Amino acid sequence: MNNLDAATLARTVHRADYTPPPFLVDTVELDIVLDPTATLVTSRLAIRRNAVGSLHLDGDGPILVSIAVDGVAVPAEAYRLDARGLTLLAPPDAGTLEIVVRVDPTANTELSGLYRSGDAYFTQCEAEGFRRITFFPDRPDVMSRYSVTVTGDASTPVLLSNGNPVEQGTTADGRPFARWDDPHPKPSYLFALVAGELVAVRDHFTTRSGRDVALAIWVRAGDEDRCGWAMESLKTSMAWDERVYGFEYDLEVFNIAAVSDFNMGAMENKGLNVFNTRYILARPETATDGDYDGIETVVAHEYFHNWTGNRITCRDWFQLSLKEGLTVFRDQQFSADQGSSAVRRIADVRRLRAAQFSEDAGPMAHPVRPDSYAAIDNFYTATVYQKGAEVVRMLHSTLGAEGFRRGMDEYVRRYDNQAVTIEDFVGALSAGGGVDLSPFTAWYSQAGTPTVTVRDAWEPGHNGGRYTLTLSQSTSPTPGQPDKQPLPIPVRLGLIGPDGVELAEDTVRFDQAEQEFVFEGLASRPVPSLLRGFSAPVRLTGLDDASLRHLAAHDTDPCVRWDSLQQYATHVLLRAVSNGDTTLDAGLSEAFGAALAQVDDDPAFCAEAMTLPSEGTLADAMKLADPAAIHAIRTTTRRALAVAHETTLRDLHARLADTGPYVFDGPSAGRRAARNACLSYMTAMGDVATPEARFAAATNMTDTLAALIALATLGGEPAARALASFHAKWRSDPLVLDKWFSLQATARPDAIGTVRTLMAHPDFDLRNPNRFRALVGAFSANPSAFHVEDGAGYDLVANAVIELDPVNGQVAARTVGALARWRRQQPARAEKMRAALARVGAAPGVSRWTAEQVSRALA
Ligand code: B3K
Ligand code: ZN
Repeated sequence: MNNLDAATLARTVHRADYTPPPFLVDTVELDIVLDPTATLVTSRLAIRRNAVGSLHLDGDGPILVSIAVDGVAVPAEAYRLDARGLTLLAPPDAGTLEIVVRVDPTANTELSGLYRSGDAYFTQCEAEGFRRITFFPDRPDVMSRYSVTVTGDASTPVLLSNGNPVEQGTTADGRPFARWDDPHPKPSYLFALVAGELVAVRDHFTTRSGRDVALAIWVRAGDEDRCGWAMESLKTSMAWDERVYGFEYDLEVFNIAAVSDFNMGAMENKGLNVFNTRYILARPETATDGDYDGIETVVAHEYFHNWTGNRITCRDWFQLSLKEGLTVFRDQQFSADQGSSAVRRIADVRRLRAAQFSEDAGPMAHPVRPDSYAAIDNFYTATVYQKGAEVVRMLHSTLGAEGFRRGMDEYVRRYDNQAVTIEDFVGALSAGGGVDLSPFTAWYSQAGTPTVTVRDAWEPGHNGGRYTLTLSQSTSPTPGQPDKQPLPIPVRLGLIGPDGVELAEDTVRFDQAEQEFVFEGLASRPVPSLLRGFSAPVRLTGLDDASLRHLAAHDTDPCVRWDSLQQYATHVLLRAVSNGDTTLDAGLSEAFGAALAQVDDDPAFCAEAMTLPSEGTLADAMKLADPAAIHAIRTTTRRALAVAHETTLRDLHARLADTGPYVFDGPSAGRRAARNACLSYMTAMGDVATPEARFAAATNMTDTLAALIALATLGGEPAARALASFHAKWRSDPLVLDKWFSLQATARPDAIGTVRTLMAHPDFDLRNPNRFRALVGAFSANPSAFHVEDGAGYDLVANAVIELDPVNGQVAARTVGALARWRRQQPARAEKMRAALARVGAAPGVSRWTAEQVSRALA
């Protein structure tokens, strides 16, 4: 075993080893005196024995100043202090623990625990950040009532924490202070503190029982005019959760603070959500439709955690999907209710396939509920979130909307204010919904994406006509799980006649390795429309091209219509990769034309249907990926489609032009998406004039960016001019500048030179996670550039990870995933990828986050 594996294994935590907390903490009083390099944290913990075991307080970095039990100092020989924290050797069964520590927020570049962004202070405690603030049993099944006093200085007039504000004023020595009380018991990972010179955009919400909640979004001065959409989204979410789930907000205030240095999207701290600025700030000139959409979703997601996550939390981190899968499902439901639900679902499915199916097919595959981890932060994955949401969706479809609601009511009735498991959740849903859902728990424990293969047979003249559909399922082995069981798969299906008319509709439960479904009395042989609404997270195969085209043209289910066209296009493109014949496929051209013809019915759907499968999707469908060939054939096909449909594309492009000021709603965003898809096809034909004119005339960021991407794809002088003017205009706007970095990293297969130059650009800052992801993350998601033959793309990413790792191990480790699927590349490239990974793993002092990811990727 190498050092990497040994170090990772030494820290590995196993789900089977769970034991209840030896001590509970009923109340926590925190007194925090802020200082840039020496913040003093005093905690008073009311502890009480709960089970056998020692009193261990996790700690990761705080300097112990003093410790006392019931007012008496604890002598050094009565506790043990090591790299993992502090253990009291002879604790009382109940008492008050008073601990004073010092922490240095300025030195905290990991952005976990208490850190600084500019001159302000922020915290991030999920999953294990609270132990970087003070010694504490930092595990989600220890739930306490917190009261917090924060004392700042002239640079921190605003002092926020969880719960309700109790008092604020000035100390005897002239420092501002504030006291906060959170009446709801919560685990330490939901603690938050924000302090700085921030301004509030305020509103309020009246709950359905008539309580008034003061809402505030805290940002830097100058950003107040970019908070409107986030505030709208918050109020819509609050009303939606009351209407659909009966969940009412439970504090007097709801605060959101936005920060530009943040490891992920946002955090659901009780009463004080902390958000990455990118999921708050938006004005039409600075944010795209995609950004608006992201803001709505993430604001809703974090708000929904108030019940699914905060009121009822996870017993241990293996249960993470208990809150994340459920809350993603809820935010998807919410988003679907805000606009065209079909297009939302298509976008969800596209994301699931791109991120989760590929994770499930590689060395990082793990169950929705993992069995072990070395660093839990590495398990905030597409599998836990997106696949977890798909599992909840199957539970929902099995119970029906009303049954699911009864199940959720039962879940709250049983477990409010508790830390529970996935079995508890499924048990409550079963009881409340009146259906035994226990077979579905296999979806939580078995990794890998099942492949469902379809065969069918037709016997005319037998009782009318008899149609037999045979479905079989199998799942490939994943790390640690060589043998797979059949899973319960709800299949929503329709049967489509030769004339395009639907002959039957049904939902069947498919839970054997192979199963037959018989339909009698049919007039003619149907084509099966399977997994309507994408009713289960599986891969479907076995339909021939003629059936796929038939479904793409006639199915009433938009998901199947879209997906059949995607699958058909995948077949066409992969055939072209293997036989080198680049003649435009007549069927594809016809389907493309049919999609264009439907633009007025649903422009957003049209934009989806116009988009060929991504390079990643195509690579995923090959035994061994060939990124350069995929890029070439996709580009050629796009050009050929553009040439074949030039007149229509140009007409639509003209006709879909915006008529009034920017509004963000489904129909308007759909029109912009369709129009910009037309623009991108026109550019594929080499048209420079149109994107140049659009770039010059655009009045919102959606259109500006679409034109700029079109130009950047073409390259040359026009691109250079546009990129320079964009930079000059937006250089002091970090979120917009992130777009400038990203698009250059993704526009072209020869991006590597540009990315190297950009890494030395004065505006590039490795320490800012948004900027790092905008450049390095984006580059690693540009397959033809990242997988360039000589391995230079791998080296670039490996070097960036090695440089970032000592600064911010969590973000560095996330980037390792890009190198993980080396076995899917042709041998020469695979070897270079593997070597790059090994080099990351061998870097001196590699962090535990990165070490775990590298050792999983190499296994
Ligand atoms: N719960 C947080 C994610 C925390 C990630 C910690 N490494 C955001 C969310 O899912 O809502
Ligand atoms: Zn979440």
